[in-house]
Amino acid sequence: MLELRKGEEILLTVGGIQTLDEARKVFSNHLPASEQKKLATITTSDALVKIANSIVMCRPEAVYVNTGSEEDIQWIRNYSLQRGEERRLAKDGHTIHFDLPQDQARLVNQTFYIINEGEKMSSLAKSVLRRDALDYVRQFMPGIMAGMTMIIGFYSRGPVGAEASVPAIEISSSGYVLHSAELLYRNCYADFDAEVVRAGLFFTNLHAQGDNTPEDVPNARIFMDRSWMTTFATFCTYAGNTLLLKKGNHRFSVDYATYWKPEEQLSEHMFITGLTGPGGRKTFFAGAAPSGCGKTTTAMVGTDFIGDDLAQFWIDGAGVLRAINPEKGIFGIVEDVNREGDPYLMDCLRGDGTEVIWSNVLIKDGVPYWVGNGEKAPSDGVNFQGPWHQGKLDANGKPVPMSHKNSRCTLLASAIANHATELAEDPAGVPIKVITYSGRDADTMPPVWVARNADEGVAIGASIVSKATATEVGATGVNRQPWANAPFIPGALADYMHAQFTFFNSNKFSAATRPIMAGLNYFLTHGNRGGQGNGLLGEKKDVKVWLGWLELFANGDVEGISTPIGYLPKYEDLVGLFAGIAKNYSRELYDMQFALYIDLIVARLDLQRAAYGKEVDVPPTLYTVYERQKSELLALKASWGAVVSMDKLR
Ligand code: SPV
Ligand code: MN
Repeated sequence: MLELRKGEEILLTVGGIQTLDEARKVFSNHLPASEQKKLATITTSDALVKIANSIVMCRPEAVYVNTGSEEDIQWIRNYSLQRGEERRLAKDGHTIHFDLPQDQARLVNQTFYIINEGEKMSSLAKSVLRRDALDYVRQFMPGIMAGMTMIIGFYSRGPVGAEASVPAIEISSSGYVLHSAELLYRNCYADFDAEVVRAGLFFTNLHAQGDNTPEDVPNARIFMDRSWMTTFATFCTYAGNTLLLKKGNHRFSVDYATYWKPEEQLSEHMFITGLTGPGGRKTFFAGAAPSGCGKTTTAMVGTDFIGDDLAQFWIDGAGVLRAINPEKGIFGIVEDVNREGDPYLMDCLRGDGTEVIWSNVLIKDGVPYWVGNGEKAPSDGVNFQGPWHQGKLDANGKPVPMSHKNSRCTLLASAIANHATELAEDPAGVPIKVITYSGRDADTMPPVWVARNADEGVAIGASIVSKATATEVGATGVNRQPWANAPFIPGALADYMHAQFTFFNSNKFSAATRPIMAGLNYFLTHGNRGGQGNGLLGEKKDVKVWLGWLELFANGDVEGISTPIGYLPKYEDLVGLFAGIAKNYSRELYDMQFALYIDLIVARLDLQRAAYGKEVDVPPTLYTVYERQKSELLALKASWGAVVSMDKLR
């Protein structure tokens, strides 16, 4: 069990402010009357003490309190422009922000959980002992905001008042970070104190970019203090490292759900989207995918898009699984975003009327360009590494792409045409019927399959594997990506898995409300499935079909073919769905996509078994599922050979 408020609180230790009275003195000494007045509205004394300690420690030249008013947001936009953190682009409301070339993605090797002596951690995470983190903060953070303004904002991770929403503070010397926070999170300045009382907790985030030079980046740290639910980020600007309202607080939410809300809440790296089915019914999905694997695209395929990155779940009094998006905006990868695959997003990016912060794309004459946009590329411009021209090589002789693979766009989700803004803002959340898990899997699992029961569903999540993507600095190879949430699971994986089994097997669900759990895989290649070459077997737009089939299955309109890995679609049920996207779906393609490649699946099960065998206290149910699936698969192989097509099983 993780203990809260355990060990020295670093901010207090370094700042030295212990009481509300002392905090108030700091405010009257350091803040102009206007900002004192704004802060006077906040009454949560722990929050005020943390803010005062941040001021004392970081020693900013000025402090600005962001109430979320249009005037304050405009002040933040201007501050970011004045400091050169963002530059205006040709289109109204568009700006460009560049992160240093060394800081283009999450700095996984510089990201640590602060732990107390003896605490159990995820085997996939890095940790730092409390006293070492304290040493770092003492060495690098005093005076780190000299000559800069500290901006303080109050946000809600979710609609105010929702069961699983948690309020949080973002403190940063970066205008870009606060500007991003305003687009991505709900400002809850007016509701902050009430929300702290309702939720019983709040998160604190402190970021300082310092001089933001390449020489400083090796000293960059992203620290998450699990016991005090406080993050520290230094010497970097990439939002995944600095706007810790996002993944820093997601990690705390995972802890919170796992250790304090078992069978009550889950906190997942999932999109949320709704699909309109026959008769106009709406079916809501939540789906996990590792970073950079098409999660945003999948989410936007829905008719009622809610969120593209994070989801907070609970089971309501009627036994219905509900979800909210802790965010209200999108920090989306732009590579391969184009008219064909992402029409609504393209309307925002190329049309008028949407505020967009671009990062790390190519700028030419004030216009952003990126790889895979389906447009004619300019021959030169300025991008994340400085001046760029077609054919430019880096110091190692490798081509420099026009835009960084992890270049992004930040905008309000409500700007997207199919965003269901009213539903997304409803504190009641949306009712989730389908949970999906996916990764970049070139050869093993079919495009879609449905678990036969909750245990097998949890095992699908536990067994995601994926090719590395550009969202983490230095990541390569094919990795295990449990629930696509592993980078954000602080505690032991076994604890998290236990919470998953408990949640999805909960008796609070009825047969009618228990969600179905499915696997999705868009990344099979011809060469790996009996054809030729590395080309993908499917297209981006096929996502609509896989979700469409799940929509029908979840509502009992179609049946699946029962296989050892779960229910697979029947060919004839897919043909109609493909017709809906104006595509002819051949039996031959179906066989390539859905035949069971038994040796590959068994090897995958063995790999997972071996890997989890190294963790302590993994729930035995996982192994029971793996063993049952393996023996059923081997029995099939004995009858039909190593590649079993679906016509054998129906
Ligand atoms: C991801 O990489 O999963 C993201 C962006 O959603 S980041 O904020 O870097 O985590
Ligand atoms: Mn993400």
